[in-house]
Amino acid sequence: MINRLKIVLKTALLLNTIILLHSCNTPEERAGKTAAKINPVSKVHTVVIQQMKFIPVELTVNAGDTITWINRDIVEHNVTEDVSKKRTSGNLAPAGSWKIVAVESFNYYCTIHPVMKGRLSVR
Ligand SMILES: [Cu+2]
Repeated sequence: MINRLKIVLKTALLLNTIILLHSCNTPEERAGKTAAKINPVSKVHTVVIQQMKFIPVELTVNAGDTITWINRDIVEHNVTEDVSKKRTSGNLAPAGSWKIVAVESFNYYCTIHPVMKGRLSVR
């Protein structure tokens, strides 16, 4: 009778161990790991507009990253895609900012001060 009880207890313990080992890698955890590989966490980048310059002048980012231009000058500026003007921030007042999600590379400039040029490179 006691031997039978020992066998039942040992079996229960073994089953418990197996269940615990399996719970260390749940389907949710596996799915999370897979999703992280497909969609790496996107980064946030900042281009400061200061003393009539875009800093940095050229910024390289991954597609899906977010870029914010912040006007730290005391005059208005804008960020406008060179030639096509397809993308533009519109005029940014001092302390104003403009945010986009990177899709493709483009050169840009400030239409108020055309000497101000920059480039966003998306890899
Ligand atoms: Cu400007």
